[in-house]
Amino acid sequence: MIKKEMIAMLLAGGQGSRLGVLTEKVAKPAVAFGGKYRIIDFPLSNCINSGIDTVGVLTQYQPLRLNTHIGIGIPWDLDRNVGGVTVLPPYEKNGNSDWYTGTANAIFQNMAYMETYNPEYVLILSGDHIYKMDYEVMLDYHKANKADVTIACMPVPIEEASRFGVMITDGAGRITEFEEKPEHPRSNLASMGIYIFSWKTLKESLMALKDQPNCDFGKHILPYCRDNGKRLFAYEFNGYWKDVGTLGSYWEANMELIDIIPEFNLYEEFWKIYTKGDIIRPQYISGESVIERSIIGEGAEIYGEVHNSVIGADVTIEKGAVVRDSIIMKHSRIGAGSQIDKSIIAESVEVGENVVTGVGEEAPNVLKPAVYGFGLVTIAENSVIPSGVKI
Ligand code: ADQ
Ligand code: ADP
Repeated sequence: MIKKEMIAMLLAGGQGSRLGVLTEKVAKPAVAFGGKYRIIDFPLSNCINSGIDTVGVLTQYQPLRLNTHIGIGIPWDLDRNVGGVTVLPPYEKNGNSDWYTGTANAIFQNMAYMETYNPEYVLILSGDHIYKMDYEVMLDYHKANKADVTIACMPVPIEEASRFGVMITDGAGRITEFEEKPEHPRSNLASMGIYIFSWKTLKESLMALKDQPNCDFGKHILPYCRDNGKRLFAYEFNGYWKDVGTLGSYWEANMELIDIIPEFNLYEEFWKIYTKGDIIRPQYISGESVIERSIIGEGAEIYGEVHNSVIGADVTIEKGAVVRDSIIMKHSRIGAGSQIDKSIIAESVEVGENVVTGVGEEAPNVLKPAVYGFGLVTIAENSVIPSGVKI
């Protein structure tokens, strides 16, 4: 098989339980985002934009929609004879049908896949982050430092640091300490869960810890590398990056797309985000509709009002309905006279007439935890909300 300098392994098997009803039937990386995309489009597009043409996607929990979406990788130009995208569920290996019990265990179980390409470097990615990153620049940094492991990182507010792996570095970027989700973090430099491993180091540490139950990168592999004198470096990223693992951060990241000057711009030409395109008709905006500061997907039909919202493809907003500060995913319908406020409505939901959801306050799109922590209404896909209901 052809040798590849760097291949990517994209972890897409987590349950995503913090996204509640949104991930009841869909893996988190397959959740819709930004009126057109699914979360996994971001790391996959980053791969191809960074010149990585071999990506293994490790799936496990509710993989159906993810599989359908990825297909053979055509939208990302990953339909290759050699390399390309390969979906790697746990049950496909001969005589071994173990579930992936942790992130590193999932990678360990796919040793044979990685061996095929005999890479110099392996890039480990999460399937639930919204960002644009040139992994090639990170690889240059890894090489320049003669590193064994490079961890992409970002400073975060110290009060949030305990949600992340955090690290302490010396003046030259070498990591001297790493702690996974410490209760009392001593640093605010957070791991983004994006790693470049020199293949030799990855193989050695996975083999050394192969009997570790629930083997995880943050909890086991990185501490092992640190304790065994490996060269761990922190690669500081200064672009936009968001872990959309909670309903609040998911809502917030969508709302940030419609800021006047978005910090995260989907409309840039030089770093395109690719997605599977369905052939659908154009959108229709009727004479009586009002639309303000919103993303409206293809094939949407708008007869009512839409303010500060992200509306997916093929959504219908009936006459007199008012949608504010909300995310409505594809194929849903909002009945006449309904008021939808600060809500996340998943795919193919039928909302009847004169339904009221959300806190009903006309708050602007301010990102206060106190508001989205309590005020978000989330409706699972395929739900039917009868007319007149208040949620
Ligand atoms: P977490 O965000 O808690 O921490 P984790 O639950 O380990 O991330 O999941 C990482 C990725 O792996 C996700 O995309 C998830 O879907 C996938 N995944 C989880 N379990 C899996 C399994 N058994 N099989 C296949 N895929 C699986 C990590 C790091 C922290 C870092 C944050 C940044 O551990 O150090 O700060 O990411 O978000
Ligand atoms: P969240 O933290 O929101 O639940 P993650 O994607 O981080 O979302 O995954 C949560 C945990 O679920 C991970 O620690 C992972 O090991 C575990 N997990 C992954 N796949 C499964 C599965 N098929 N069944 C149960 N738990 C799983």
